[in-house]
Amino acid sequence: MAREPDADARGGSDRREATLAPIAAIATPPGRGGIGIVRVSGGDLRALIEGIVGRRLAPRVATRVTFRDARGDAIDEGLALYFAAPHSYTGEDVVEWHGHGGVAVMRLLLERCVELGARLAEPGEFTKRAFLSGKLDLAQAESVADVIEAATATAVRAAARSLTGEFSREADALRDALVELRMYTEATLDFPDEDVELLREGDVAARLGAIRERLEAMLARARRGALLRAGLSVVLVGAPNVGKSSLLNRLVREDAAIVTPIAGTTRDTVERDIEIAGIPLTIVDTAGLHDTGDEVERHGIARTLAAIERADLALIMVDARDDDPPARADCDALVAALPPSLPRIIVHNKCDLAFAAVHVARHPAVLDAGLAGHHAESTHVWLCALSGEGVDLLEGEILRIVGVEHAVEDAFFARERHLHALRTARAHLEHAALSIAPATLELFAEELRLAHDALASITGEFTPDDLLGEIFSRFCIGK
Ligand SMILES: Nc1nc2c(ncn2[C@@H]2O[C@H](COP(=O)(O)OP(=O)(O)OP(=O)(O)O)[C@@H](O)[C@H]2O)c(=O)[nH]1
Ligand SMILES: [Mg+2]
Repeated sequence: MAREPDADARGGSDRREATLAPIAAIATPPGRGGIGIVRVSGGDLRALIEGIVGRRLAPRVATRVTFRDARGDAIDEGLALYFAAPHSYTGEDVVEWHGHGGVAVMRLLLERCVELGARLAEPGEFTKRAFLSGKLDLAQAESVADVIEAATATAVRAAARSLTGEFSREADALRDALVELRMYTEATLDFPDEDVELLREGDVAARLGAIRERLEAMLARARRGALLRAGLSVVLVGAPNVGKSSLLNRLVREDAAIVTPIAGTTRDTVERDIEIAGIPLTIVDTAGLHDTGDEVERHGIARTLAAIERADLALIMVDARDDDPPARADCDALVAALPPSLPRIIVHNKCDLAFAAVHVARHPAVLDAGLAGHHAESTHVWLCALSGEGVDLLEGEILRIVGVEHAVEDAFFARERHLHALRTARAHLEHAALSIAPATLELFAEELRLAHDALASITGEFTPDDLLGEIFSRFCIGK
């Protein structure tokens, strides 16, 4: 029985066949600047160009022109850049009018384009057209918005890696390996007598294993990228007076929270955003947890619990002088109340008073019995929030725990959509691995097909129209 080749599902209704009406937008940010750009894209812009500058333009040559309104009066002087289809960003005719960057002059120029048949572009519409004409795949198109919105230098580099297609190439390579494996399998299904032989020859299990490993590595890079995008919430918890606010101030390098020798100083949560090695972190200082009759403090503690719910990582602070287990009853109760899956670091503060050296201990020590509870591996850091000594060790441990010790550099700036696709593919490959046997070959083939579909959705081969609308509507106008 002949099976549908994979290519059949490609290039479906998503891809554009007919020419679309010209669109126009101011591409530079609103406000005043030396230069402002109006960009127009459409099937054939020759009439529009002649209407504005009264002449034809050679492609890819910056030409000095006067922009004119319907009566022939000058609107502005500037440069025109014309890109003839298909050699342009969108794959259509594109013209850029580089005028002076004033709000009114830009608006006049835009209105003139509309008079000549263009309509105002929707958010992301230029990039959407670039995708529809095959100039960019979906992951690349998404990264256009990511480069623009990236908040840190590391994030820009990660987004640029997707823009240049590194992420898509990796997804494609994985997909190709899957296609090859599917071909083997489908052939086996077509010639059932040779089942066992082919399975052995094709070394199906080994191939599948290699694909799964590669997918795992890609997922790890994408997860690191997702961290760059979304950041992490780190909550500081502990008994009153152990030095939580002092540590917050050290980490954010300013006096964000009030520090006093009085227990119960912090009554509300205090949040600050910082960046460690390019990862955006929100540090949340909280009211010390203990039994209290004070109403204000009770409210504060309720907020502490809410902050714990939202956190990706907890820093549990104890006084290093209390390293003796019996003194930590308060803290043990706190640790027991944390969600078991919440990663944590136990910070032993006030090393100076405990005559302890700042250091890190990663493996469960005697201390862990109560503190770490049922959590598999716990990390302890000894430091001095007052002097700042050892805070760098803590920063290193935070990065290690979130999985970005040294490797943010290779991250892909992934979106939830990409992570979801990779995880879906992983689940199907896991099922496939469980069904490598002649009797379950049909099932095996089906799981491979589903994994293949999931991977293909990353670059947009099978992406439905409503999802496209959703993705591009988040762009700003003019992109
Ligand atoms: N010697 C020493 N004192 C410290 C250290 N860290 C904090 N302190 C002092 O401990 C006291 C309490 O510090 P805070 O940072 O306010 O403690 P907290 O945990 O925020 O306290 P609450 O807000 O009341 O829960 C202050 O007097 C700090 O100066 C340290 O490493 N060494
Ligand atoms: Mg405090």
